[in-house]
Amino acid sequence: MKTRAIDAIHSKLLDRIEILGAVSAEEDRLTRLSLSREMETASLLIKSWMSSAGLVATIDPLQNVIGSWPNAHATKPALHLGSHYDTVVNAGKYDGVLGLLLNIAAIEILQIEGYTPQRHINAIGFCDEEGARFQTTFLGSSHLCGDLDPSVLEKRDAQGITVRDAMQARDLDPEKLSAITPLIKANDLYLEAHIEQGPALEALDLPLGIVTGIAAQSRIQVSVSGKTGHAGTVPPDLRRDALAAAAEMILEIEKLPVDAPEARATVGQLHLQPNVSNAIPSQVDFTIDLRHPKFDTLKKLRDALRTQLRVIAAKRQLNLQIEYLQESTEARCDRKAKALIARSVSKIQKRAPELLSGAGHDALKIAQTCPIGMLFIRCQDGLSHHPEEHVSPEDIRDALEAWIETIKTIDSEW
Ligand code: HGY
Ligand code: MN
Ligand code: MN
Repeated sequence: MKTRAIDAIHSKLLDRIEILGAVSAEEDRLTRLSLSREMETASLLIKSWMSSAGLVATIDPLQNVIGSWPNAHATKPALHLGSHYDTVVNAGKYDGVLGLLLNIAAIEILQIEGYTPQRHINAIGFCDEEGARFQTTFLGSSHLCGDLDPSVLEKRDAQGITVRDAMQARDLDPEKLSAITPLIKANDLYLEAHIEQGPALEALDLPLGIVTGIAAQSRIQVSVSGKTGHAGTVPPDLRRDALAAAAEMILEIEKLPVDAPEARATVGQLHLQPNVSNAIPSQVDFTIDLRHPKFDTLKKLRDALRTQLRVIAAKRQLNLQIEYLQESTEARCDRKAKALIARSVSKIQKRAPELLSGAGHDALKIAQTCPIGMLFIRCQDGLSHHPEEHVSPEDIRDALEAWIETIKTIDSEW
């Protein structure tokens, strides 16, 4: 490929990362939650970039953006290239967005080259991978796999707004969801490029890695209820302090990887009532994010944890409620897809290391429908879900070249 065309599209990709990085609900940090006004703004930008890359672009009722490269003579199953464009609160600019823009850039270059695929190719921008607003995760990819549980429409955000209300507020019609034929089908292939979000590639001094699979994950909501009272008068033995109990529980949760080193356990969200300095806390609601490479082990860990939390609550005479918000089994990347991605990566760097993803991706959900493959791109200090998340332009350039090669190789050999 003429270097000048790649240079120009690489530079456009870098500009687009900055443009999307500024589409935020907050002035001084990046927060773009599902079904928000900012997602609408971002979706229109992505749609226009897909169109200028030569794709037929549409936005579905959940704000998934789909760029289609139709092929009336397709002889092979469709290839879907996706990533998400929703973010966590106070996010980095690259999580999700880099993969999505890489797909558009790679397709634009293939179109300029006059490449004719043997199959239908879709580039997809997913609307809800982080699940930061409704604690949902994978809304968009579930819908495109024909697997969206309609009860999800009644889930509420922190303001009490349901998914259904949020859709209607953006002029999106919830009734249209069930009428749509699933885009992603059993024999298709799904590929995703994503920043690594961990330190392994940096330690190896390599820009790119091949993902072997994605760890199982579970999101759990815990509610501890005690009794409020006067901070200056209630003696220790009469207190039923929900926060002190939650603190003890959180320290237990933190210890989980001591017995199961591959597990990751995080309490990332906590609400406290009445939340005043001179009253005993009566109620604490917090989340647990639990991960492990194997779902069977994860289930054992979460059951053991539930018992430990119950013991703490009982000892302190508190009520405890535990709700499983979301669970996903681990996913394995397709062996052939892995080998073909590795072949493309080996043309760019001396070797193609394999990595397991501790972070979740839409690929985790899509693996329940069709085979998946993933490419990881090194990020600085392994930092992600952080405003200083950074990927070097040189690594993005390497990823772009490897991704173009991957699409062509997979198109002809998978
Ligand atoms: O939470 C995750 O693993 C991902 O970044 N959505
Ligand atoms: Mn993320
Ligand atoms: Mn992501």
